[in-house]
Amino acid sequence: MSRKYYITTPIYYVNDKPHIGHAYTTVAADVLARWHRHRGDEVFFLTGTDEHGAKVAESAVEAGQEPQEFVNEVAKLFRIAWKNLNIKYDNFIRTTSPEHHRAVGVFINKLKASNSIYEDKYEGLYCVGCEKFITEKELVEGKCPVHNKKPKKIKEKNYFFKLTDYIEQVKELIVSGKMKILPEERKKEVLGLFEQGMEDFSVSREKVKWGIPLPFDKKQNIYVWVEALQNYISGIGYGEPSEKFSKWWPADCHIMAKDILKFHAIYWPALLLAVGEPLPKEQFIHGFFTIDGKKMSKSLGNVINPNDLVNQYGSDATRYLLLSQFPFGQDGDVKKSLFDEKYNSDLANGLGNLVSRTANLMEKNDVGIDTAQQPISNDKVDIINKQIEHYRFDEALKGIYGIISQANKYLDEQAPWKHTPDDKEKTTIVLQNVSDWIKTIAELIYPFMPITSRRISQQFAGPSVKKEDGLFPRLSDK
Ligand code: ME8
Repeated sequence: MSRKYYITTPIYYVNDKPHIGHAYTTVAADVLARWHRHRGDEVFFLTGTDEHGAKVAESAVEAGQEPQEFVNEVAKLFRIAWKNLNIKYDNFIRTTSPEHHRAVGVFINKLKASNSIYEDKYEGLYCVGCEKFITEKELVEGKCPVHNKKPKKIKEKNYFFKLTDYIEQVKELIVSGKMKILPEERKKEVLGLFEQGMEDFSVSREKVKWGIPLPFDKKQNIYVWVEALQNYISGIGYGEPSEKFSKWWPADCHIMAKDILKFHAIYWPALLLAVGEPLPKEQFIHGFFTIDGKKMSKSLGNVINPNDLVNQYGSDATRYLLLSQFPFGQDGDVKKSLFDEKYNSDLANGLGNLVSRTANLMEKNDVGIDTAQQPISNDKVDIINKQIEHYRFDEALKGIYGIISQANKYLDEQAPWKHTPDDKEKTTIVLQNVSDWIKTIAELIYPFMPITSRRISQQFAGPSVKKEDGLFPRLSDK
């Protein structure tokens, strides 16, 4: 049965250009969006950029640019990276856009009207890198453990959100599974956070000048996280006089990594409860990865630019390589050397070789596709589809690779290249069997490798099959 499916990625900070971490989440969301579209669901896929706040403003100063000019440039880099990776989003929301501004105004006024905002003083620590208030307890040797920097001491008037009024309700919704936090370990992690106790949080900042002013006190700007979370509704028309918002909200899935779990699993639902909007149905928190065993950082110089991967391997292969390295829900290590190895073994020697030698043999022996035959459907295909639907991308890709290997093995065993003209009937059967597998593989890889999928489907469509350029040239041949 077809249904609506609304999926989001985090909106990424534009303090710097996109890296492989952003690409990882965005490719995963694109795979899900494509998978749902392909099975007939009506899909809305939202991504975008988080452009306000102290961190972005500081980066603009470092770049010697006005903030708006700076964010325009960096936001463009994200769009380019997503184009290179063949990401098919339905909207790219920017928090400096008028539609976001308008929606945030409506939301904040509703929050105020719900009596869940009050004025107070904040005196404490703030980590600009995390864009969050941080407690003494969280520091390691006086520094933020994520950014290894001393937080700023701040003392200012803030408006606060009465998180404590909603906390029991949020907890109950998570415990009961009405709002799913996946995988299970992350749900446990969130429930653990409730145990540590939770305080009201600021919704505005007095001293941060790069942001959206609070409608009822223009001397304050809305706290960047509170404003950023609202992209999930501003990106689908919240506060506009149209049906669009009610059509798509609530989100079917928010995807992110564990670094921003608390904001999404606790703060965001609480804010939505306060204004009376339904909560996202599901949030999937994938792992955080290191590069060759080290944290990815500018100072270590190990940050991988997704455009470099696309230049090296092409967009489809990059998508495959990103999602096949380690299980999606777990922390992992990205090994640079594995990219070349897996490209050659799985794609060049695996899929590419299967397709090219089959097409060659079909052309040479004048064997075409039996168009009356339906693509193979069996348990393996069903299992792979279930795995994709449930975020088990690496398992799905392993399963697909299993089919590729099986087809290659069958071809080796049957060795139709050794057949004589008298074996024509046998040759036809063997090649049509393999081409059935190839068509099934083309279907299955579609969400991961859409270009390759279409090329194969077109090549293996009609009564005559022609050989074409190789799909994945071996790296040494490039
Ligand atoms: O947090 N491994 O933006 P951000 C896996 N603007 N994923 C990674 C990663 C890694 N090493 N590094 C980054 C923000 N990511 C806020 C979000 S949403 C309302 C506001 C991915 O640019 C992962 O999805 O720091 C992570 O959650 C996100 O980038 C953080 O992006």
